[in-house]
Amino acid sequence: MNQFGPSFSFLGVPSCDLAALPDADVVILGAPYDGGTSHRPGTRFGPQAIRQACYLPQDGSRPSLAMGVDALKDLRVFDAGDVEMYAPESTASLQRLEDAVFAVADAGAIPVVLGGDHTIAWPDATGVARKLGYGRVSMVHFDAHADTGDTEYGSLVGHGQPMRRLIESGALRGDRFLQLGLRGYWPEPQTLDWMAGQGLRSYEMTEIVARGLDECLTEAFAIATDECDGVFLSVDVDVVDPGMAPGTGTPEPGGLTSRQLLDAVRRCCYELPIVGVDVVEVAPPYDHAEITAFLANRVVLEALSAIARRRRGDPWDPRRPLLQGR
Ligand SMILES: [Mn+2]
Repeated sequence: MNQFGPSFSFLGVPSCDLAALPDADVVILGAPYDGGTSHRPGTRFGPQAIRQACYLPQDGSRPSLAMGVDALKDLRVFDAGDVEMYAPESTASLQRLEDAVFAVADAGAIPVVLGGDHTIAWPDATGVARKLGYGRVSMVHFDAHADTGDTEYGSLVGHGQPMRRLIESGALRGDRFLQLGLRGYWPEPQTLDWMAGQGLRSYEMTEIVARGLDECLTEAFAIATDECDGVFLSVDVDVVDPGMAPGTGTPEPGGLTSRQLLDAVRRCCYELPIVGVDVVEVAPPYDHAEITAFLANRVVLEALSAIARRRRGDPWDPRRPLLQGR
């Protein structure tokens, strides 16, 4: 069941029950939590918006032009609905989400979590690490913000702090933590010092522009796969420029284009052993023409299509004329 509004699944894929998980390759979970938002709330409506933002039939099929797969058919993809999350009960809500993600990972499927504010990355990646082992999962994190704050308004819980909690708990290694797209005026120097001390590799937008996104990704992938068994991919839509992703609580000008993010997500999921994904910070109250919801929907589809193509096993080369000889 979805927590807010009518219950429907991601683009019409079969629904499933977390208590009796089917044989699945991917299980989608909604995490309608915005209790950790420091500024403008509204991401509790993100999961519903992401599930339905598409102009095609909600028929559980999306053949990808570029990847030559129909991820929603080629993979066994189910939607378990929303985890019940109530903002004032943050501890219980986040624990429920962690348990749900763990259940999916324990069943051998990849959890794909629709946020929600970025607080949820803490339980999301912890749930996967509980299955695969603390320190065995690396993180590739797209975001305008590092999300490595210590506390906010005195709270350890919040959407500016999840990455700090993940490293402090030992769930993830700081030196296998790759951040792409940071920019602007936060965090402050003490937090940057903490990040450097933990060995994070954070690609600020200026470096990405100067070197090119592809070169930065190739370098990041080498770190992410060193001594780790799987990669968690966390995508904050605010990594994209507010002009292409206005529906988010803390917009920061000067980000990636939506095209760059989709290509980057595709590369991550085709080239890396992805064990979990979350797509966060879609805030429909600030969206216009569903621009951000449409983008997040396609981020999910791009991830699934690339996972499907990786599993098919035959090589994929984007420089080939992909539509010929079909
Ligand atoms: Mn974030």
